[in-house]
Amino acid sequence: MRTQVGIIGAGPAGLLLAHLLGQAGIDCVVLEARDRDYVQGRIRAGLLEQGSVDTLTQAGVAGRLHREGLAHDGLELRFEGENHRIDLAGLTGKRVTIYGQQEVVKDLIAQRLADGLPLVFEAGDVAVHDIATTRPAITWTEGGVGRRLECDIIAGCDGFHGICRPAIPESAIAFFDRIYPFAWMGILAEAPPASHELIYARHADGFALATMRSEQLSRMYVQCTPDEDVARWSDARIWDALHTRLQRHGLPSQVHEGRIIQKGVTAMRSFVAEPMRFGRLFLAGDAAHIVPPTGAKGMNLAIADVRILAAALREFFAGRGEALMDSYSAICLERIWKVQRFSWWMTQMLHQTAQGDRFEHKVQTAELRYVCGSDAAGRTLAENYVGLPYAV
Ligand code: FAS
Ligand code: PHB
Repeated sequence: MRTQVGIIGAGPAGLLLAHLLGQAGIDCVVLEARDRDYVQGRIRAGLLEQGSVDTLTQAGVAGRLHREGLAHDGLELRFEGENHRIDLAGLTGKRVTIYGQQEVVKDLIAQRLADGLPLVFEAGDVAVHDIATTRPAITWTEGGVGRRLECDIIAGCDGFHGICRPAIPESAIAFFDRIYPFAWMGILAEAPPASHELIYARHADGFALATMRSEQLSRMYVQCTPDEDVARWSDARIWDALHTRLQRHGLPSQVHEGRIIQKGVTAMRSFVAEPMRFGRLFLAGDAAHIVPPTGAKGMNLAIADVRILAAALREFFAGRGEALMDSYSAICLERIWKVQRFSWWMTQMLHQTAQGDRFEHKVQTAELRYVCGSDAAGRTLAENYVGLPYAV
């Protein structure tokens, strides 16, 4: 088979790229290793920057997002039993929207199938070939039958554990990473959210985050150890930790308990691969970078990457040259490192890194007091949180 762009991975990056290219009349094929139910059922990110909502709206795939998404004009920082609101809309004129990543994925898959465009699920043994030439190819097995797709371009949107980044010769790529000495124990519970806005809490027992997926579905996270055993966290233990870490002086707990329908540990790491291109292979999303979820940037960075990649490929296939393709990696990395800094900063300000480190505790509290007491510092957090401007 032959196409213009072979896309590996049907996550937010791969599916949105395919949609944007389809709108420009560029042929592409999406290959996904897992089945549709698995891809649509994966609980991951849940917060969209203003720019991500605008991008999905301009692409015509935000109907349900606007009907069911929860728009937020602020967030709450909680520490020492105090609560401080950061007025995102007041400080930046922008807002964020709660809409589950799996809902974004469902909408993009439904649109692609409605458009009758190629999306292969359960593609086995996916491999890329000749990526340093102008005629790269992808091979895979489908129901045990070998397939080969000739392309002009391959987009590696296959996440952190995919095959595309490792296909780049070690001599041609550099890695930058930070592994954090903690993780998140996350739950999805059939309970009303603790508040109508997100609550980020720094507590002596560790970090906690109260977020949601709807007015009936709460998403909650507590800091735990990286090798935490989920079985050691009973529902009662999780609710206790949430009540404790989200408490406010002299006020009753806002945490509503309910049936926990999903429980899991999310590792915390910062990772960047440079450059994000080798020959005719372009990396986008988690295939090229990982951020700790404290800044809610994972899915938003994937969307930011494919905005630029789609623009570069539109130029290329319209015969307007390779300039934007050649600067794709540099343009993306400029913004990625700023987002990495913000995610690292939020993480180190809100998590306990060393048990009983009193100096760290005092410095973190002072930093939170500064952020909550200074317009300038509050605006810095807000403008990063709602999303930094796009270069393209
Ligand atoms: P994805 O990983 O979403 O998609 C890659 C796709 O490629 C997958 O469907 C995979 O099955 C497929 N694939 C992999 N190897 C393949 C192969 N060899 N052949 C074909 N297909 C292949 N971010 C937040 O902001 N907040 C959160 O709370 C949050 N929680 C997270 C929890 C978890 C457990 C994880 C892993 C990530 C979380 N993230 C969170 C980050 C997340 O949102 C990612 O940034 C986002 O999924 C990135 O999207 P993609 O780059 O499209 O990668
Ligand atoms: C989520 O809703 O899952 C979420 C929100 C904000 C974060 C991380 C996760 O910082």
